[in-house]
Amino acid sequence: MVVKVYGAVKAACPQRVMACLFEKEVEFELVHVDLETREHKKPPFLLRQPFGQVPVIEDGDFKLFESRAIIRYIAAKYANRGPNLLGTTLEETALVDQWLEVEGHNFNDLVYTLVLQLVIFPRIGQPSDLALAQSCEQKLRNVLDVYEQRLSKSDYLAGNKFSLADLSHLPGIRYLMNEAGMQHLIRERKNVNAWWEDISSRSSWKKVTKLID
Ligand SMILES: N[C@@H](CCC(=O)N[C@@H](CS)C(=O)NCC(=O)O)C(=O)O
Repeated sequence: MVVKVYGAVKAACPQRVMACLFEKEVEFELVHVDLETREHKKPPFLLRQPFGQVPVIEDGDFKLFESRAIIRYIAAKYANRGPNLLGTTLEETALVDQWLEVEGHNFNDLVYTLVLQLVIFPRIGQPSDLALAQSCEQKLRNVLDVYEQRLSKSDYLAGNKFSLADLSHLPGIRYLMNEAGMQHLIRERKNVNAWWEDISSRSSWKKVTKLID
């Protein structure tokens, strides 16, 4: 039975899940949830995800929401298929977790606010808070400076192997580069730029971007 992914192809969090499924070559069906008509806030969808957000997966009878929990589940369930995305030793796994947490807590909120203020609000005719966007951009520079340092010591965030920690950044950086006009944040950092070129050229991510474009 194929895994069902409830979400929208243009939304970052379902993209994270699809990238992981493609990495592991797990067959899935994307069940479109119409964010524009606020289908995700209506009772049938709230039964699947009580906070009214995408994605949710159904793997047989098992249901799971929260994109980072989902990618951990997929990477663990299919540990013996495709690349190891979780690390093998206790220490490797802990480092993958550490950088996944950094993505979720230090990186993602800033990107989310920037995209909201610079892309989504103008698109729906709502005023943007440019001071807030500027402050987020500065904070994001500081975060990316930490990444630049880290990536001067290893090819990937958690070490010398691609992992969920890297994969989890793909949707947010795509938004920054392609939609929020913030390519400079990546391009002006040599190691971050090389890392982005590497991780975004993986065939799993190319398959996701093909669905988006
Ligand atoms: N922490 C959640 C966040 C989910 C989330 O923010 N999803 C967005 C799309 S990327 C969404 O559903 N936005 C619509 C809303 O919050 O109303 C996860 O990673 O799954």
